[in-house]
Amino acid sequence: MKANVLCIPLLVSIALNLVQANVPDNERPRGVAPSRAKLYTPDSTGNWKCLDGSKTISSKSINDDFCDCPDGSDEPGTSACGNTYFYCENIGHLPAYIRTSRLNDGVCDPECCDGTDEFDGLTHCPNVCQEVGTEARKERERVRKIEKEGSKIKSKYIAYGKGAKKRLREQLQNLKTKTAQIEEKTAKAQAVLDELNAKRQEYLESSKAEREAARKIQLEPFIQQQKQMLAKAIEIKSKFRSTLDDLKENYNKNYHDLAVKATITGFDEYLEELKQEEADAAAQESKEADQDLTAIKLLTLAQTQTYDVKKEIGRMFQLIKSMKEGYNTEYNDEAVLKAIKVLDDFAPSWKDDQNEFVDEDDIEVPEEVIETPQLADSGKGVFDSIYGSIRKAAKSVGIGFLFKEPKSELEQAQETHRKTSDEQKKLKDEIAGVERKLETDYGKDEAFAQLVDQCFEYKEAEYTYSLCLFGEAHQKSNSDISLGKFSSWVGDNHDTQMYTGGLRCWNGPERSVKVTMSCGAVNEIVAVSEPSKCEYLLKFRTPAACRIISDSEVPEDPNVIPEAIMPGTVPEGAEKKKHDEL
Ligand code: MAN
Repeated sequence: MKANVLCIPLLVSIALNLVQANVPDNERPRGVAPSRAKLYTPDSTGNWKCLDGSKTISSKSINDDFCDCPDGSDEPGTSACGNTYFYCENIGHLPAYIRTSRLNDGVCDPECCDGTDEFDGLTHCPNVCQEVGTEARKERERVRKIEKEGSKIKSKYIAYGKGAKKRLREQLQNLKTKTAQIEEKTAKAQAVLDELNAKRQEYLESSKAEREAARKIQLEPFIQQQKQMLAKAIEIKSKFRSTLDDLKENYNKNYHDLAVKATITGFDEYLEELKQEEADAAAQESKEADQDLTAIKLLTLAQTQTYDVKKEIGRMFQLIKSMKEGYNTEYNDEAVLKAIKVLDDFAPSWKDDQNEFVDEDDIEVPEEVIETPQLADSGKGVFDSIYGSIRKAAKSVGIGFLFKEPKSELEQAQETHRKTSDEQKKLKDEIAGVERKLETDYGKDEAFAQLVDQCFEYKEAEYTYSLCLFGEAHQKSNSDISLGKFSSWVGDNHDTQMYTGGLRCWNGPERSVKVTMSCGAVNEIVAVSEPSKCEYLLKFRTPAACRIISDSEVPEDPNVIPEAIMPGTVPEGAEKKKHDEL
C-alpha cells in the first residue's frame, strides 16, 4: 500500500486532545471512535436507540452485518449500511474516518494506514502507520518552520505597510501644498499671457493698414510671378482647348476609330462639366471683385487659379494621350495626327503624373514679420538694442548663426505658462497615483503593502508569466501579452486577487488572472495554469499570507494526537467554545 504522507484523513481533522473514553476499549463497537463510544451504551434492558432516534433495537444488533437504522449508525464497523463512517485509529499516525461502504472492498484505503478497513481475512493490509506517521510529522515540522519564518517576515511587512500608508498621506499633503503654489504661478503666467495677447491683438488691429501696406510691398514680386505662371498656364490650356475643338470638328467620322471617338466623348463630358464650373467661378469672381483683397489673398487666389488651370491642362493632355496610345495609324486622319503633334511637342515640358510644368516650382510665400511692441520696459531695452546691432553686424559677415534670435516677450510668456502648466499637470498625475495607492486594500494590517509593484516570473511551457503585484500580469513568448491589471481582492480573506482587462482572446473573453495566495517563507509564483481559455490561475506563496504566530503560542505537541471528526458531526466542545467567544 502506498500511503500518501500528505493525506489528511477524510474531510477535516482538528486538534482536539484525545478524549478519555469511559467505555473500555473491548466494549467499544468496531469502527467507533473512543470519544463516541458512550453513544453506544445499551439501556438497562440491553436495548439501544439508533443515533437518529428513529428506532430502538437490541444492542446485539450493533455491527451484526445487517442494517437496521436508516442513518446506518448500527453498523459503524461493517459495510451493511454503507452510509456511515468507520473510524481507523491509525496509532502512530492520525486517526481518520472512511465511509463504511469501503470496508472489506478488497482495497487498502490509504486513509486507514493501520489496515483495519480490511478485516474479513480476504485482503491483508499491513499496518504502515509508523512509517506514514513519521513522514507526516516531518512534513508538519517542515511546514511549521515555514509558517514560523513567514510569520516573522509578515510582522516586518506589517510594520512597513503601516509606515507606508503614513508616508503616502504625508506625500499627498506635500503634493497638495506644491499644487497650490504652482497654481498661483500658473495663474500669474496666464495673466501676463492674456495681457500680452490683448496688447498684441490691439496692436494688430491698430496697425492693420500699415501692416497691409508693408505686406503688399513684401508680396508684390511674388504676386507678379504667380500671375505670370497663371498666364502661361492659361495660354497652354487655350492651346489644348483649340486643339481638341479642332479635332472634334475635323476628325474623319467615317473611320469609326474607337480611340478617337472615346477622346471626343471625353472632351464633350469635360465641356459639359466646365459650363457648370465656369458659372460657379464667375459668381465667385464677381464677389471677390467687390472686395478689396489683401495681398496674401491676391496671391493665394492666383495660386488656386493656376492650380485649377493646370488641372484642366492635365485632363485634356490625358484625353489626347489615350487617343495616341490606341488610334488606328493606318487611317492617317490629319486632324488626329495634328492633335498628337501638339501633345508630343508639349509632353517634354509636362509632368503628367503631377499636373506640373517641368521647369516651374511652387512659390514659397514668406511669413509676415510682425514686430509686436514690448509690454513693459524691463530695462533690457539697451541690452537688446546693443545685442541687436552686434547680431546685425555678424549677419552681414556671414556669422549670424552664432547669435540666437532673442525670444519675444510673448514667446517668453508662452514658455513660462507652458512650463508651469506642465508642472501642474505632473503634480495632478502624481496626486492621482498616491490617492490610488492610499485607496488600495493592502490586506489586514497593510501586510501586502510591501509587495506593491514587486514583480515575479514563472516559466511554463513556451511562456514566461510575470506578475507585478497590485500592477499588471503578462504572458511573454514571441509577443508580450497583457493578462490584466489588478482589479480587486476576492472575498474578505485577502487570499485571492483578480487581475482583469487583459488583451482580448480571439473569439473569447478579455484575458484575466486569478492569483491565490498561500503562506510561504519567500515570495514566489509556484504554479501557473489556464483552467479555461484565457482565464489563468496563478498560485503565489508569500509571507504576507502567513498567520502571525506569537512567541507565547505553545507549539503543537507531537505526542498529542488530534482526533478526527466524524463527517457531518459537531465535535464535542465546539458549540460551547463558539458561545464562549461571543
Ligand atoms: C495565446 C495564449 C494562450 C491562449 C491563446 C488563445 O496563444 O495567450 O494562453 O490560450 O492565445 O487564443
